[in-house]
Amino acid sequence: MERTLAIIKPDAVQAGRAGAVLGHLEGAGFTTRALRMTRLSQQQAEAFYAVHRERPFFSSLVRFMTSGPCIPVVLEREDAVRSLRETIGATDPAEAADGTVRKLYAESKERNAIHASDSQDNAREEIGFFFSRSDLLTTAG
Ligand code: FUP
Repeated sequence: MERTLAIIKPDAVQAGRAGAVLGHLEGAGFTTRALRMTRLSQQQAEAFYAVHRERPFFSSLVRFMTSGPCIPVVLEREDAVRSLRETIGATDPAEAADGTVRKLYAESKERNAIHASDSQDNAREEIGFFFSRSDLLTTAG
């Protein structure tokens, strides 16, 4: 079974929607394999989004991602990476399809409620960024 990483972002946590977002994901057929709440340091946020370092929105994105706690979650499902991208919708909620997490819960293109890995390679790397091997030894489900 394939795994991917979601992060319920600080806007959704702050708004008290973390449970609703996770419920939406479980309703879409994902199984929660690991989960924690953490507040990213500036160094961690810069490292996580290093691919965007040269983009004009980078410093604002880092400020937002460090503004409060977020909830990284390892999710499992068949075709998990592609399915989660579909379930969360387009980066900008104004462009996200009806019924997607971002359409339902995101405030803006930057404060967009949730992150999802965009490839299987990135999923492996991003899961490793937040979780150790022993965190993933669950047998539930
Ligand atoms: P996504 O894969 O949908 O999360 O989007 P990207 O990887 O393109 O962007 C990563 C994050 O950068 C987004 F979730 C929000 C932020 N971003 C902006 O704030 N402004 C932009 O114009 C593009 C992305």
